[in-house]
Amino acid sequence: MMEQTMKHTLYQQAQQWILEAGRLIKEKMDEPLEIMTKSSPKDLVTKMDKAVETFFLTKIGETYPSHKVLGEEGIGKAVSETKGTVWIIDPIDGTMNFVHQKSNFAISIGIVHEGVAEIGFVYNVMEDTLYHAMRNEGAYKGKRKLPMLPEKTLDQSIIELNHFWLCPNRRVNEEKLQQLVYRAMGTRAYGSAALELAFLAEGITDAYLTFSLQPWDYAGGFVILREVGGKLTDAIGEPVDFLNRTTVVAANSSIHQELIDDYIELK
Ligand code: 2AM
Ligand code: CA
Repeated sequence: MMEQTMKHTLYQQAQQWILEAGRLIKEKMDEPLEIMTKSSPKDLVTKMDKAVETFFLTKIGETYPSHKVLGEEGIGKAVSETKGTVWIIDPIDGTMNFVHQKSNFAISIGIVHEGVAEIGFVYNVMEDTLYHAMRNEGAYKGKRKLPMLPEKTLDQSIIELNHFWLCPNRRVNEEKLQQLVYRAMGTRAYGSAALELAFLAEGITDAYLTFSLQPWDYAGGFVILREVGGKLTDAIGEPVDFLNRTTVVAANSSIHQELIDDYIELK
């Protein structure tokens, strides 16, 4: 377990850096973007993603040389285990939104210590809204403490989905997901996993399903969601490991198991 004073110091420090990184992004927002693609033509990265990741790597390296950094752009050293303290960082989550909308993207940071997710941040840069949490100390949106999530049924739920469930190679039973879409009160797709998890923690949505996420997409949101009683597992209900790509079912606890049992079938 992380020592209390250390945890609070890290929290303050990370908060300061995340706001600074947000200012950096806003300042350079209107400069021409160099857009490149990664795993597919739809998987974008810009020099801003890289610059923000480098910003955190430099700050963390100077201040906490023993800490490890697992970042989306893979600029730092490879991380293969969650021993010690690991910062899991997505410099810009929702890169497509960043490029095409200049809004609806976030900086996400999760800090894992000896395998336990202790600290989480999701910063909605353009809205200037910071979601943040420490384990066992509650979750906040800015200065406002977020209440525990209320009981919900599926019929009353707004479900966040992304397009990855349409990929045939994921071997997801799409008919069942279709049934879920009809059953739910509504669906949404915001295009930033970190923001989707923050909205879920805020209680303005009730579940988020996706069949391909990386640790940096969910680590920050995981801590925030857990503090309001929400649950995030993989698609068969097993814990996520903060190291590997995974399916994700994040939800209000009252519907989490039902989603897995009745609507998610991996073939
Ligand atoms: P990114 O914007 O940092 O790439 C899109 O619905 C969400 O899924 C975003 O948070 C996006 O993160 C994430 N994502 C995960 N894997 C992805 C992939 N292969 N291509 C695009 N987005 C991906
Ligand atoms: Ca991401």
